[in-house]
Amino acid sequence: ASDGHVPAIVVGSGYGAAVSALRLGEAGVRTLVLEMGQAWTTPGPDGDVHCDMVNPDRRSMWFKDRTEAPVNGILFLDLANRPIPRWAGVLDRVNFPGMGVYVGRGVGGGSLVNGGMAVVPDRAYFEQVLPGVDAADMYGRWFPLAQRMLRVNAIPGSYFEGSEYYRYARLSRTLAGRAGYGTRFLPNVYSFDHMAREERGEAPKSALATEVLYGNNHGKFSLDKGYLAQATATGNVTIAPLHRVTRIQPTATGYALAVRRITPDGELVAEKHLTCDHLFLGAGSLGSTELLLRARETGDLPDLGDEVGEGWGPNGNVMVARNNHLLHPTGLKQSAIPVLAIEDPARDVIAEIAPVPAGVETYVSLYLAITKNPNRGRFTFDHARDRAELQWTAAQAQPSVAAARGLFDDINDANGTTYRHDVFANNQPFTADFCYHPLGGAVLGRATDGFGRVNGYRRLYVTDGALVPGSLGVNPFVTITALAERNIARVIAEDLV
Ligand code: FAE
Repeated sequence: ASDGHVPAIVVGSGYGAAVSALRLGEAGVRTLVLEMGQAWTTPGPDGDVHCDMVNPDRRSMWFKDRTEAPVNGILFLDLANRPIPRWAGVLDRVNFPGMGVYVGRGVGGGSLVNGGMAVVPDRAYFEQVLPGVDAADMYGRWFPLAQRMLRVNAIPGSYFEGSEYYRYARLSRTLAGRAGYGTRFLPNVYSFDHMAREERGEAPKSALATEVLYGNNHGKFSLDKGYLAQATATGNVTIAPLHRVTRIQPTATGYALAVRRITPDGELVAEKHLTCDHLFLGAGSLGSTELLLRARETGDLPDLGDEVGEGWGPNGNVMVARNNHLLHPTGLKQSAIPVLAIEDPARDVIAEIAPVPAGVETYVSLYLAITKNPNRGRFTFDHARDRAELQWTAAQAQPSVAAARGLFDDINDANGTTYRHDVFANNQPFTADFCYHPLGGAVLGRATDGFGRVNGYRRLYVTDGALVPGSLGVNPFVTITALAERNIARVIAEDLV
């Protein structure tokens, strides 16, 4: 028996899901969005919806006993992490044997927790990564649309050069320059006008008050404020938070979903069975791949092909920590929103200059390097644990670490500086055992057709980062958004008439 039927269901509410929901709603299709995380709209006792990075509380992480921030500590003191009550917090770290994957949980998905860097990939590399996609169409139409919809803006040069809060980035630029490396500015969906007003004391502080990672209370144009707000405004889209899809089965005309509804404390309040005609998976690289893999491996959707679960990568993510001379403090005040990256075209590395907003002088420079590593992981299904297992090993990350090391050895040599061994777990100055950019698992043109229609089934679509085969060379969400716009336009025109 079904608890309800809707023409379209969208699973998840990140970039691919939000785009799909808006365009379906605009096309007059009644659509239900099922999101396992919370709707982040209600302030806590301190008046804020989200907590900051320095004082994390139960709002920070998804059902953990202790926070799992990427930076472990400074001087081996565990400054960053602390015990927290288990709750439906906004950031999850899904731990596999060889890789911890950070993902956002809530209405808005990764847009709630991410750094907002909104970067269009290098066209030649995009053509290599997704050769089946018409690049002229993407760069002429869909990327510009995504940038407009996401309200991408650039930091004014005068603000960057003058703000105390970007001293840490200017220092890294100077040191990179001495080694012969240039930098580029990265656009963002955080409003730099808001940030400048924060600094002048005219707006409440968010980026300038160590907010990112566990959410921003102000300034960031996340999906809940953009695509998803517009989607519900069509009158055709409903968003159901704290609803997790666990199973997909075919029906005569579409799909039946098993859904578990929980409270923020994790108590199960309802198990629902919903049906739809068209099913759009936007649960992210991990989430969408897991739903498909479970359906194939349990026999619910036996005609799913071998490509489901393949083509996964962490976008070559490596985090690096360097130490600076005592003459070169990075500053007590650090904007949580990164805006500058060091470029190493010879090694195919861009290294984003990341803040360490610890509230104390650390002399640490932190970087998130994005490298082009050809190695790919894959997901298998663990029946006993009823979950997808990521097969990825430290050895597969070695090309990424080697490329990042080459760049930062040069920077250290040119400046007489060293690495920091006290920042990440295991005393390593480089860490490639976690990522922010999980990509792949249901790759476009392999597990799906050229527009995200899943091979072997009708009216079943993948809309999100699972479509991108493991590597993009830059931060992924603008690409995920643009691809979703391209795909849903085709699907609405051809499949929903
Ligand atoms: P995603 O945004 O992950 O959304 C998936 C949603 O589905 C989530 O809300 C899940 O809770 C939900 N979900 C999963 N499983 C289920 C289920 N079974 N039932 C119901 N709901 C489910 O997917 N990218 C950039 O481009 N620039 C950045 O500056 C940047 N910084 C980042 C910083 C951090 C800390 C993190 C974690 C990521 C960052 N990223 C950044 C990556 C970016 O946020 C990510 O690529 C996108 O969010 C992926 O979008 P998807 O639509 O694939």
